[in-house]
Amino acid sequence: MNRTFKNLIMLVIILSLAVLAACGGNDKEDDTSGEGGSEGPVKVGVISYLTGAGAGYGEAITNGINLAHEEIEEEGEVDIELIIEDSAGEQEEALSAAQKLMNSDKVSAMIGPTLSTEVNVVGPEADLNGVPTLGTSLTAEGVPQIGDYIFRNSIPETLAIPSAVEKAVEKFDAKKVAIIYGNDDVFTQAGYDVMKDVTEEMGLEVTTTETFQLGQADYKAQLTKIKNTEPDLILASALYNEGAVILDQARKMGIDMPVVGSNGFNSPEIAKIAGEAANGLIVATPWFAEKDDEAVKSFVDKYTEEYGMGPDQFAAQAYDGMHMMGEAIKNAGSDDRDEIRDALLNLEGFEGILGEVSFDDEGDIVMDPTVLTIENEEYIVFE
Ligand code: 1QQ
Repeated sequence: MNRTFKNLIMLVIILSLAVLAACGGNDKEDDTSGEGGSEGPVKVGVISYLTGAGAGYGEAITNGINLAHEEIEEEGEVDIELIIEDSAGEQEEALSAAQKLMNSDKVSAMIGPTLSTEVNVVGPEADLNGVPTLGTSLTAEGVPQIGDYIFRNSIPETLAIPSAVEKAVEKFDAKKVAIIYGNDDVFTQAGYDVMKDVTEEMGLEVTTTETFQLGQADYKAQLTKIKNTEPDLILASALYNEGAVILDQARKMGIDMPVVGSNGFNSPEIAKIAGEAANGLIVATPWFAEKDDEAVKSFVDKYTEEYGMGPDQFAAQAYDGMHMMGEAIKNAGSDDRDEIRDALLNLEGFEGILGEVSFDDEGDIVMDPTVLTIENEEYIVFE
């Protein structure tokens, strides 16, 4: 063989190997991209607010997910591997967590993120990648509308806030309300929009509308204005960290009218931070622990035994959300992202601790919220 011919054969071998390697690469991708046919557990990514000012939300959510996951694995009908990422409540971190889960871990589906602010960046990306994503704590207007792959089992503020305001107005015969809300967060702004609409619909006079920012420490300027306008009720849209401080400072300033809060106030962190100042708060929720229901009782017992404290609404929604995901994966019978998405859509009638799941035309959960108040630093039904 002359040298040229030898070189030619070498070149053919190298090119053939390169082509084989490329095909092999594709096969690998097919096996792990949630496109079906892979061996082993179905990967589900979780994006949760686990560190930072609102970590109490993410802790409850992750506990709820882990508990449901243990039950799913015990039942043994599907095998799911959870990959949990911290978003620290930040848009950029939530997005990079989602990109890691979708592109490196090749998850078949995701649960989360915790905040509406985060889903505003994660949602469009997940939808674009065709990764079914289920939010369990998202309450701003328009979440399922982000795209066909975006779901939530949490009730929107458009459903929760009006029921709390109506009950409070009736009970206290309120005519004038003051509003305070965070204007740098998607959820707190969405809560404000609903509060404004409700006051218009109910013909309530708004004495003043005050704003604040995430992490603000001093609310005296806003609270002084509210105090001077003498409302019958205060409507507040905030996450717990700011919401609890507002309650504390208001009570210290002698502002004693009732406060109706948005979904951010549904955390025991409110009473932990504000103490007695949390008493009298009014808030609507899709779930509460004292519900007379066997499944709810069993969940509360198991959760308390496992984590040494009772579950809140966020834990309950996450627990149901994980079971919904498990059911969808079981029904899909595959790790295929599209098949899991279709199975999530077909979950109508699923019975969880939040009640029976049904969706409206927009993909939002339909359910009657319960209105709670805080008494002795504990949530009880508001009557
Ligand atoms: C949202 C919320 C928060 C209170 C979740 C923790 O409802 O961001 O939509």
